[in-house]
Amino acid sequence: MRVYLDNNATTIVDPQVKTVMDPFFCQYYGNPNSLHAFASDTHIDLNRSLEKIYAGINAPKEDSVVVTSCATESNNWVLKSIYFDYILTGRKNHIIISEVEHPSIIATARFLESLGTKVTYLPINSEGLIEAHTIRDFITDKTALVSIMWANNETGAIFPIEEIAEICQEKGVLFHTDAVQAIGKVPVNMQELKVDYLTFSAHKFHGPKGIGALYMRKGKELKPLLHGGEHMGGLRSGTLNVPGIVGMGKAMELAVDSLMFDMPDVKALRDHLEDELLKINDTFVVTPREKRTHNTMLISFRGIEGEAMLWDLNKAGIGASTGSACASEDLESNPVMEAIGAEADLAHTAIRFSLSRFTTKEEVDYTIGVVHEAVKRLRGISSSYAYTPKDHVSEL
Ligand code: C6P
Repeated sequence: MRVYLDNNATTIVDPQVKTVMDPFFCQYYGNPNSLHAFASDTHIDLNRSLEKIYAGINAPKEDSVVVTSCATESNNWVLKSIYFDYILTGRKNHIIISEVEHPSIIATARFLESLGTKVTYLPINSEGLIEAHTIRDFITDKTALVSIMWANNETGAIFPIEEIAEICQEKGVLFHTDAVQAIGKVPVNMQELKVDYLTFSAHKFHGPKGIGALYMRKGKELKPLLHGGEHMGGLRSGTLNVPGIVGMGKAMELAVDSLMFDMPDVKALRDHLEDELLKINDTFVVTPREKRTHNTMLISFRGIEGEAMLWDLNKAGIGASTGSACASEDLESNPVMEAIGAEADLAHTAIRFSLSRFTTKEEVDYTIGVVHEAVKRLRGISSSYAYTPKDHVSEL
């Protein structure tokens, strides 16, 4: 059996998404900016797809949703543009991010730090959560931007974005949220939220890879990161990825429906998996369930290196991860586990299971069996963990 439980790294393209994209490879392949019918053939679908994207986040028409190549680009764009506009010009000198942002925010912030920007890395608490009020302590009159992710990719922890946005507005500071792990998991309503910039990426909600977007509130438009053409109103140059945009539009429409129709089932499967794995002794999950996205669990098995567990899972056909795919080859301990102050021997043991609306009960039951056997095997050969088979589970 092959089981995919790494949906926070990327998701399968929904077959309905693939179907609507297909004609735009070999039939309607014109460059939308050209001046002939091959170009105009794409216009109706492009416009409809953009409308679906606006509708999915309930963005007012006057705001901008600019298509990019991925969330990494959108995140880089926000931080670097703020640097050029506010920090390089000497108006401000400070940005605030959380210490558990995705590497596309953390590495960009470090780069800006090397250019003289002051960066505050907002801490998370022992449950892996951000307490909104702590932001107040760090905002100064020199703060240009606060950038806090909506949902953490490793734990699924949902951060209090509404509250943080209110605080930023009250203090007159721009606010960006990386909503990559939030689309299709929490309702996103840009008419109500006081967020200035919002990042998302289609491949995290059953759309294609290589296409994402940056939402910008009217009046808060950023200078382009990529220059060279008039695409997207001059805000983001480069020939439009027509199949990608059409795919992202359909994927967004399905993600919003899924929030209503699939979420309870996915949550029930995740909870079942979690309940059965937590029966194993010396096992811990970060962040309470009700404060997490419904599909995610970061679980530690004391005494078992995360990579060793992944090896056993992979051999049994199961794809999971030790955390963010962007940092999966460095064998470092999980950064969120470190940030919550987990003991050193636990920080190396975290495994992320992330489900989707395509995950089945059979797959979850199979995974439960494989993980139990893997724990017995790996603890049995561990030199640091005193293992007795009779102590494997607390209750079964
Ligand atoms: N996180 C993970 O395994 P791209 O691929 O550039 O569209 O998305 C980057 C990105 C940005 N923000 C968050 C919160 C993310 O989770 C990701 C991608 C994957 O967790 C791959 S590193």
